[in-house]
Amino acid sequence: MTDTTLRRYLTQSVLDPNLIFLIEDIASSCRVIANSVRNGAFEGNLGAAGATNVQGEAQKTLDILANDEFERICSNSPRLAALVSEEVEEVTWLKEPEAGDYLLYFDPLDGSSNLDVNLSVGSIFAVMQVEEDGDRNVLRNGRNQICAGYALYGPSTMFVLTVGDKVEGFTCQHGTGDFRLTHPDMMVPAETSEFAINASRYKYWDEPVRRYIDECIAGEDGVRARPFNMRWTASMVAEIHRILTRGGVFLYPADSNNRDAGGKLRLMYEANPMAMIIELAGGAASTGLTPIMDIDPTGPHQRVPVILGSRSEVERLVSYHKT
Ligand code: AHM
Ligand code: MG
Repeated sequence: MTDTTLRRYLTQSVLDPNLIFLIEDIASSCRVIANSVRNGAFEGNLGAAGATNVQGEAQKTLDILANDEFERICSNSPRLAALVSEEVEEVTWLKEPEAGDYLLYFDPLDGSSNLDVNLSVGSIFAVMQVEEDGDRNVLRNGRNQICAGYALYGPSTMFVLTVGDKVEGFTCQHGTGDFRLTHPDMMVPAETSEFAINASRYKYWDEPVRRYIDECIAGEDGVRARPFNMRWTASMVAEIHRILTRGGVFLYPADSNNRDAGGKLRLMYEANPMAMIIELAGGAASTGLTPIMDIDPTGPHQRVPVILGSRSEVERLVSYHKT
């Protein structure tokens, strides 16, 4: 454990003070959400949206509560112009956009099917900037992200952040609530023998993904030099955190039975932020055909196939998509 708190880390940086305010507000939102998740059973927040309590009042789910906390806390940031949330269909404009203002993209509570069974969930976020006064375009590709990160609500709460160089992991100290730098300069191990995919969807995958997974399962009996292990937590944040810690590859690929067949995960607030983190940590992120951050978005809630993690495995998958 080091003494570097998130606040000290940010104030020692050369970042714009308004971006520091925003990152601190995001971290505060995550602290509040961590408490709501932990106390969900006491506060009656584990139910599904649309349920009513015994007084006939509409119950809020943690998805909605988490979104409300992000909105409430981050709206204080003086240069935040707009919010793009998984939970809100339209873009929420907070002010008339001026050049240099910030745009916040977030999934307030990712993996929320895990809530009722008390497994890990998380929040994901990214920040971009307004280019010109009055410009309301929020659909920029992921190379425009200036900051990205996630909070993992697991056995401990972690806040993993990049402001465009290193990927730094902070752990929330129980008691003080401080985020402290415990995992500096996180890097994805280059080689791995672990993959993460929802294997029940095998029949809906494209041939290159089936081939890759078949080969992993065959291990040293096929073309791979070693046996492979599989994990699936149904929480992207937990999967990415595991990959940053001990390597691996995560796939939510193109899926012929999932909405527009583009996969399940959303580009702007799930795939792009994780792609930035994984690339800066030495890994790679692709749809199989295109680097995720090169995709020019068509809508705030667009879905894309996602393949990310250890570079050598992602490159192998990309090569299978070319044959
Ligand atoms: P959500 O944003 O509705 O929570 O969905 C995203 C989650 C990811 O965290 C996870 O990788 C995936 O959905 C799990 O999907 P599946 O239900 O197919 O296991
Ligand atoms: Mg999500």
